[in-house]
Amino acid sequence: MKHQYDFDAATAIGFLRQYGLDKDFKMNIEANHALLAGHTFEHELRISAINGMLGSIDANQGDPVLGWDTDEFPFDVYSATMCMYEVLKAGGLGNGGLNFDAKNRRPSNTREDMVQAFILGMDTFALGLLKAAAIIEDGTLDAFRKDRYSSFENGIGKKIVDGEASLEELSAYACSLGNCADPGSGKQEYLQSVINGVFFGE
Ligand SMILES: [Mn+2]
Repeated sequence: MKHQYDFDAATAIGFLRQYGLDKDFKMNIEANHALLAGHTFEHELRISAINGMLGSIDANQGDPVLGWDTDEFPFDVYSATMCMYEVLKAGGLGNGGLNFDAKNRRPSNTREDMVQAFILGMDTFALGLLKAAAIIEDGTLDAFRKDRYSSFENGIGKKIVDGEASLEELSAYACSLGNCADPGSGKQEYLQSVINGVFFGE
């Protein structure tokens, strides 16, 4: 349910590292557990991937308001796309895979319903994979992100990344910019429209 002992991926990774278990175990990220933890599916995938701990995925979805793990068969193509985008960016799942930790809804009580549920789930993630690949092939997002964070590749930005900058140095740098610091636009709505364009055409 919503109040989980292993709250989120970051907490679980910390637990594994604390007890020297991170060489033997990786994360199995579940879409609905991410939601219950107050995160997005893709957030938990990314946290796991950048820590070298992405093992496998429970491919389901939950009810966004219920606060309970309903383990529904996934039909949210947008969410599946964001998931498969993270998987592609992580270079795949290695020895892991996608598992269906999902059940039919109670009114769907026939064998045909069960077959159709698996077809739905597999088709959702297959379409998500195609759309994720299309987003990467479109290139707009990656190009924007590379440019957006280019200041971390040299100067004081690189010193931050290399762990060589102090808070005093950063304070002095910020003050030296006065009121002229221009962070540039994050273009969030534009980028979201780019993703919609990949899904539904320009
Ligand atoms: Mn579950």
